Amino acid sequence: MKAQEIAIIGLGASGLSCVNFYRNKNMAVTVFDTRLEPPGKEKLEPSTKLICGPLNKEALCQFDLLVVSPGIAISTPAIDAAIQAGVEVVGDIELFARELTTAKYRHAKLVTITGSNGKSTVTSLLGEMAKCAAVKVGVGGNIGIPALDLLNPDLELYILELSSFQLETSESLNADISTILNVSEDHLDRYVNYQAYTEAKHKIYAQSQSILINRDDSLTFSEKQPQTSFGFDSKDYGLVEHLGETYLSYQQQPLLACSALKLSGKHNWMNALASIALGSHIDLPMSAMLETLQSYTGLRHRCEFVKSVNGVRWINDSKATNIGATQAALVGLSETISGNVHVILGGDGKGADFSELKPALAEIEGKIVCFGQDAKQIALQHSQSVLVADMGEAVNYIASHAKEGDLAILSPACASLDMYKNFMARGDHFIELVETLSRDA
Ligand code: UMA
Ligand code: ADP
Repeated sequence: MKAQEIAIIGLGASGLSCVNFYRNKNMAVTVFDTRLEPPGKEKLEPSTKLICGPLNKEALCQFDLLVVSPGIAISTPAIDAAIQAGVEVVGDIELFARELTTAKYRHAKLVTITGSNGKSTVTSLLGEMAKCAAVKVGVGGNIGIPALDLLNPDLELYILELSSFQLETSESLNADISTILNVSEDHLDRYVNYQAYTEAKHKIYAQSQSILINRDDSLTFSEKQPQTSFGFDSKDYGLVEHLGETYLSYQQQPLLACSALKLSGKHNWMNALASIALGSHIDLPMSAMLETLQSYTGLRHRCEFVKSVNGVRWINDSKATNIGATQAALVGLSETISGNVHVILGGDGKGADFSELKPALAEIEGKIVCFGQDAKQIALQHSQSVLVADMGEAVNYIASHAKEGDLAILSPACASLDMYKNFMARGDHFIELVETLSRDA
């Protein structure tokens, strides 16, 4: 029988994990990348064939299987032509899913997490809860470590953050439980419309035995059973008033005072509830989950406290790469301060309709400072917005206007790629500039 001809489309972190996956099985692959110097090239064995430059339809149609990176749309004409010609197209998550059904890995539990915002927080928080309960856990997917790199027969649990791009090319996951945390506009540069993006997210439920929905977001709803839910009211995983305080609760029984959480902002109460709901489903002890919630301070670049300078609290929320994230941060944090909120916005809006940001900006009494590719469009949403050239000007502008008791936040509602390598580089630059301010203070 002729060996299957396999092409990996897109190198990067996930492409490289696919190359290594097949190398461990002694199977040859050909790698394609549209970039002339793709990241990870130096890690390829010299014997691996790498073809750089525009994807060629005739070339791709020669293969039996294309493993496409999440960074490349399967609607790309050459890939679409291959699909029409009957070539099978999958992603790295599908390879992971199929591998998990083999005897070596079948014993492990799987939790899958998607949503427009909060994915990385819930994924890492649940991972910490599992570690606290001494469960051997692998945490990865869109959060950073490619899923295939996690595979290890010793692991008892996998927790995967999945993007809509990864869900598009996977069919065979069989998670114990999955969730869509919320849905708000994102990635409209990759989808024909919002509905197509939402549908991609919903593919997670079809590949799961049980599901967790968000009672406050109808776009996460599904007919699928069994299901449980989280939300701001007191049903299932929710909130109750107890001893004069708001508590996280399950079926109206108080579990933990929200004030005991190290994470700030009301959106993080929902992230905490979602994590408890997922963890309970896979039998993590409640004591370990509540202990973790009292020590977990969150991931970098997500509403991360940087420093107080002259009584102004500076917050780095560079990971707010869509409108929904920025809205949640502005609403969630403004209630925690006495003064005004000043915000830095802008970057690559990925095709978003920024008028959605209007109500949240209308609430702000501080400065709204915009820079980057889509700054002008964002500035149109508030009459008092200011346009600046770069992050340095933005930080200086706010520093010269903010007063004691105010909060200054970088929460851009945009991707960073127009001016930075990634959201981490953007957040680090912001922090660096804020640190300089404090030296002057
Ligand atoms: N690219 C090309 N040509 C190619 C291949 C990629 O130009 O031939 C570009 C794409 O436009 C893309 C960039 O390169 O913007 C990176 O794509 P990639 O496929 O090389 O990415 P990886 O390094 O494999 O990283 C991917 C995820 N990236 C994307 O989905 C864009 C990472 O999520 C993920 O952590 C990693 O796999 C491991 O699973 C990042 C991300 O930004 C953090 N995700 C998006 C998000 O969270 O909003 C979905
Ligand atoms: P994701 O992995 O989905 O991008 P993160 O956990 O990294 O999510 O958080 C990204 C940003 O989204 C945060 O900086 C915060 O502004 C916002 N955010 C976090 N959790 C939520 C939530 N549950 N609902 C709305 N926005 C959120």
